Amino acid sequence: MFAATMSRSAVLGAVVLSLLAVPARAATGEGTDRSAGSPQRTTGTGAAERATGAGTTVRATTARPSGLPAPDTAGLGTVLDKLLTRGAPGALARIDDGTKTYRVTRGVADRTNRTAISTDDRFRIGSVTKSFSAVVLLQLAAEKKLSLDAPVNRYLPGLLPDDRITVRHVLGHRSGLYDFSNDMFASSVSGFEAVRNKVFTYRQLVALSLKKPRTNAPGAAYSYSNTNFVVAGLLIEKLTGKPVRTAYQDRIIGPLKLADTFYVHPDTKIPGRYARGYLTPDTAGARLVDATAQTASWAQSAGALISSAHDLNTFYSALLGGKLLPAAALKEMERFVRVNSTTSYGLGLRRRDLSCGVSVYGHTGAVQGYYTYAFATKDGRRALTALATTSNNGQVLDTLAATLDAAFCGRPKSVRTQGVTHH
Ligand code: REX
Repeated sequence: MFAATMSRSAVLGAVVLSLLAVPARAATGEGTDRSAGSPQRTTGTGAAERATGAGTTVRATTARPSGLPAPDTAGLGTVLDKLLTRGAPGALARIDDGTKTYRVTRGVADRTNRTAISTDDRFRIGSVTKSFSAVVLLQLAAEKKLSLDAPVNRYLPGLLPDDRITVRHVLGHRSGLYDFSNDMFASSVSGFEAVRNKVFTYRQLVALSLKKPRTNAPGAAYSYSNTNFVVAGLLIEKLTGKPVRTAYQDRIIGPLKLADTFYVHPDTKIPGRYARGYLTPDTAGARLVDATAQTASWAQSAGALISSAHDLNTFYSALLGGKLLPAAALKEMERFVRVNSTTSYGLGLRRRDLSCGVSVYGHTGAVQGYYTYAFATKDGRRALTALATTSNNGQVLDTLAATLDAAFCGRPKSVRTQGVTHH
């Protein structure tokens, strides 16, 4: 569909044309599928559904369904209930599949005024940002402005202490560059408060990493590190001559009309309607810390984007559907290296292999106050975004993973044949 040599404007032109097949959002209307299971429900002290929180999605008629069994929305509701039991003040899940949208919510967007959480709320997406950064660099590679197998130091002379570290190593977490955030958040609350309002340059963050030995030789092993995507941000700025914000806007947010997606760094506020995020302290029983307002400067191109479930589903549907990258570039992004029995990593893209045999593609995210799962099928036709509004809580993170099975595997057979829900 695309020639590898096409220009940036040609890529964008193709993207705009292909948007005809991308889900559209309208202010009012129908299209929310409630028939397949649990309706949107909220908990909390009498919090009512916000007026615009339900029934607001209209889908483009061209979107084709995935052909997977219907999502287990009742099971999804059970998973979100567990997230609340395990400490998340709020949780949401939104699935888009062809013309159908499924929404499930539990809990509150704000613990103070007990406003119900909505699938329309914006939130901090953490490392899901890494997929956006990788897409920008893969577009630049497709435009022949960057070679994936070139040393990072070719574009940023002297930045890294080893000329063997390539752009591909960085985007696949195989550079061996130490993750500076390990030390920063060794103590979760004091570590966070020390950087909540801080503004770092990319080079300061790289310098923090380089104080520590590297974890492996270039290319020798997968070792997750935010430093890699800080380097990605530096590359984007160097190659485009503009801030990363402009690259996200011009190449992804604008063409896909992602109205809920923002890169506001170093501003600390989430624009418009949002769910507040609450950091879980290391000490059991201590009060949750409202982490909503922060620069996220330690994360930047590794994790500082704000978005919504609608926009993340649109993003991964478009990416996997071949609408953001030429086919050859998407193929590079999807060259996966196994991380463990269920997870592999490509270039800024994770693959999760589910128990039912379906594999899904996307990213997870963790910034203070927010855990995100955003994944879609290989063809992009079904996408799930799930959020829990707390972090530093392993039980919540593990539970959030169960949204994938509910979203992509359908109802478990034993449940379907007996016609009752057991879990
Ligand atoms: C930062 C610490 C975790 C969070 C991190 N976040 O590396 C990046 C990300 C941006 O989203 N990564 C996830 C803090 C894992 C991903 O790629 O899926 N942790 C918290 C602590 C630990 O404070 N003591 O949980 O809020």
